[in-house]
Amino acid sequence: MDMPQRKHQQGLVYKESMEMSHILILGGDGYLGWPTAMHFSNLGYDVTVVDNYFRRHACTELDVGMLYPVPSLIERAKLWHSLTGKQIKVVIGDLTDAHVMRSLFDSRIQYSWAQNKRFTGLPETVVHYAEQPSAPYSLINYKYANITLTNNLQVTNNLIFAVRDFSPDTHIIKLGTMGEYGTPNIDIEEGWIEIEHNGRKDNFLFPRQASSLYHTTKIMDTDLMWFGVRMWNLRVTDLMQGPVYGIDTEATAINEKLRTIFNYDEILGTILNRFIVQAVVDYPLTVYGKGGQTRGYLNINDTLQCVHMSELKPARQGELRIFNQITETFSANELAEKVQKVGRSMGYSVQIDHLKNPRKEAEEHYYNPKYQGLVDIGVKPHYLTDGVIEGMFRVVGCFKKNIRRDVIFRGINW
Ligand code: USQ
Repeated sequence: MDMPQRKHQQGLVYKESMEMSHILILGGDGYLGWPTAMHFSNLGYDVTVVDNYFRRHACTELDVGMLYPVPSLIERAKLWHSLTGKQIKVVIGDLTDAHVMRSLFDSRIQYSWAQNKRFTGLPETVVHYAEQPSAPYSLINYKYANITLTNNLQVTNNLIFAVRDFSPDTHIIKLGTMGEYGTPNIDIEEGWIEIEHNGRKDNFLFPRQASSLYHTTKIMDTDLMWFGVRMWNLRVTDLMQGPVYGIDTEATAINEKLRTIFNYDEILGTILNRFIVQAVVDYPLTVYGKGGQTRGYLNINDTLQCVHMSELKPARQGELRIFNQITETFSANELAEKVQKVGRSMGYSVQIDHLKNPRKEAEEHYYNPKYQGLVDIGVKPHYLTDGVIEGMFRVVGCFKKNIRRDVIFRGINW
């Protein structure tokens, strides 16, 4: 297999060199996928992205719009090449189709595709973002529940079989979610917990209890990965990520057309991104229920860092390594107050509303997750400062005329 060597040191696995490192990004057109692709390409990796435009199709079908138009994945890759001289290879394909997934890991097919071009080798790392990522989408009705279950589980299953059959040394970095744990009344460990029962001890996956069908698929994904690790010695890092906020990454400074897809609607937008858009158009911030719902949050730039550090220091074969990928926790009320404070200092009026919660979730609860593992492997967190919020206001303000008030809240009830 054509892969750089890895070496073991101080309990971690390090790579000998980054030269020719090939990284495959599944779901490379999405909110996180495209910035991840540019980040690795910038660092000199050979990057291939795969996507079936699921999110774009969902935006059209559900009529929810985006903050600004985004060029197709192929156009973005061409633009990236023209601006940086670096190549991001694009495959448009549906990864629920096992043949599409397997073709990405089968060196016979890869060689024949490359023809006279340089064969970049089987992926040393695969980043798996190719999922339906929205809790409300998964609960619109039975049809969207089925799409979520089918898409997310089939893609994950296709991935573990393709890696097992063709490229068992490939490090799988899979995006999990903090929502797998729910909001238990005990401290949340990083993936694993030692349980003592009747005088004996063992290590188990931390108890999971999802509050949407989307989050349930993420639990099932983790179980599929854990199965692959136990049965076939796969190497897997599972990143339990909280809601992400932010727009710009270092690559956006090169050209604004490289900006990631940005949704602010109830279905595909996440809370902080939504609140800023709402504030810009003088729509009262949509805090659900009492607003005591507390989650771990993360700047989009830290997602890139976390994935990069996980790639540099991969899991061992036969290891399911789990990190909680958050940098700080806030309640919905705290986020609304932060947005209100910064928005008002910039001249926006910013009112806060408490809507009847469309979701079934605890609105007041204990929340104490650990999140040390990624810092231990070198991640340097960026926190949610007033300056970060102000920067987001400035970008969103440029697209004020595109913001549709009718998509901000429709009320998808659990
Ligand atoms: N919320 C509001 N008002 C809003 C939107 C959300 O109060 O307008 C509340 C929700 O009720 C929830 C919290 O904010 O308690 C977070 O909601 P969200 O929509 O920002 O995030 P969520 O549905 O949990 O899902 C998002 C991503 C998902 C990722 C997850 C991480 O869409 O892909 O897995 O964040 S986590 O929440 O930790 O599971």
